[in-house]
Amino acid sequence: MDGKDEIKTKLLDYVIENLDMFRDKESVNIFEIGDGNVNYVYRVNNDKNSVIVKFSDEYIRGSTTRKLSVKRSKIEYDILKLQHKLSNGMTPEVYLYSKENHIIVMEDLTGYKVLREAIKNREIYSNLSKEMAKYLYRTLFKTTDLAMDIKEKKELVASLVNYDMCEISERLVFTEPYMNTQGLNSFTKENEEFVQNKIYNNEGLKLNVSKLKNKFMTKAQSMIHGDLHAGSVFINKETIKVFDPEFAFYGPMGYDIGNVVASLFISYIASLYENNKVEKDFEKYLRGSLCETVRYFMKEYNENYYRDTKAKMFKNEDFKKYYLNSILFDSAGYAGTEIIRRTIGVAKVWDIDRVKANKDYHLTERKLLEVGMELINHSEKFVSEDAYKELFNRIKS
Ligand code: SR1
Ligand code: MG
Repeated sequence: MDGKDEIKTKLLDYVIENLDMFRDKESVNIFEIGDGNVNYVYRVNNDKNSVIVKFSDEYIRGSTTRKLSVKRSKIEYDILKLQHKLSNGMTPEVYLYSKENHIIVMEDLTGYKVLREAIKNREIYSNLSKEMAKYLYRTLFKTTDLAMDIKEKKELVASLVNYDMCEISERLVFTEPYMNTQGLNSFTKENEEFVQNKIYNNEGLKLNVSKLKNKFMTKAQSMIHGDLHAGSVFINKETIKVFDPEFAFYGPMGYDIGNVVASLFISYIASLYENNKVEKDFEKYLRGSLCETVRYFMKEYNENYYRDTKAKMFKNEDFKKYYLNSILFDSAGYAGTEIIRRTIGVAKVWDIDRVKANKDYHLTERKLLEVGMELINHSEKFVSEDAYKELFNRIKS
């Protein structure tokens, strides 16, 4: 679709026609709230009601040539509904979906804040790790072969093939940061030699990333969100709501956990280096939230494994340990690939954009890359929160 005005008119007409709460056209407002790279997100409201409307165009946002399958909209709708049920309301409630127009209308989360905004404002939410761990366990473990009927699981895997969006992640997360075939990577002059030697020409690192990429492409373990950074989470003092699952598909659950870990590591390192490596309350909170997310996820897993595992063959203590360790290895590896791609790849994040004009930014950039590499190359160490604590101690020293 060409212009934003055209999109707005179409969305407004759709909402007014289909939702009783907006019958009186004159009093309805629409304004854009999304800043994502792919779709268009608006808030539609009147003096009594408010909803969020998401539109997925046939073209990637801002482009008139780069096509993107609109199947992503159907997948997003299906996943939001399923996750809402599985997580007991930790995603927005969906009110309407138009298959013809690729529009999803959902609950407006008044009173919630996007986690990225909360981090920007240095606001502390002590419930973050516990709620995040619940969301991760409920949506990820409960969609595995261990917890689902095998026929239903395989049908779900098939229905969630999200080719176009997976292609973006496979390229931007696992290939471009290491090969730079599109020439879109960017980093400071001070780190040019480092990136050349330690990333582009580091065959050991690239082998480990190839293994992670292959696993991302083939391990249909759980229904994953696929882009779980701080911009995909709403939070208030009680709970979180996770949204924007347009990159979702059946993949390794460590990818989602690793994205949460990476998002917190990036915010922590950016903030710590801005304070000349002096850890204040806010950095302590970020560090604590990361370690506790791992701890609480393990707790959820250990407490609920036998209740949620259906197949007798898997109701076995040694298998339970093996399966958890493999989730934790994957999580560390994917945290590493996410940190590296957000640092030097084409799709950076706000925390990095915010500090990259600082005089000593190259030190932050270097630390992010080192931490990313450590997580990838030594992922087998990260089987408890203690390994993360030890890494934090090294970052601070
Ligand atoms: C073209 S999309 C670039 C990135 O933005 C999204 O949030 C995903 O992380 C994707 O990799
Ligand atoms: Mg998004």
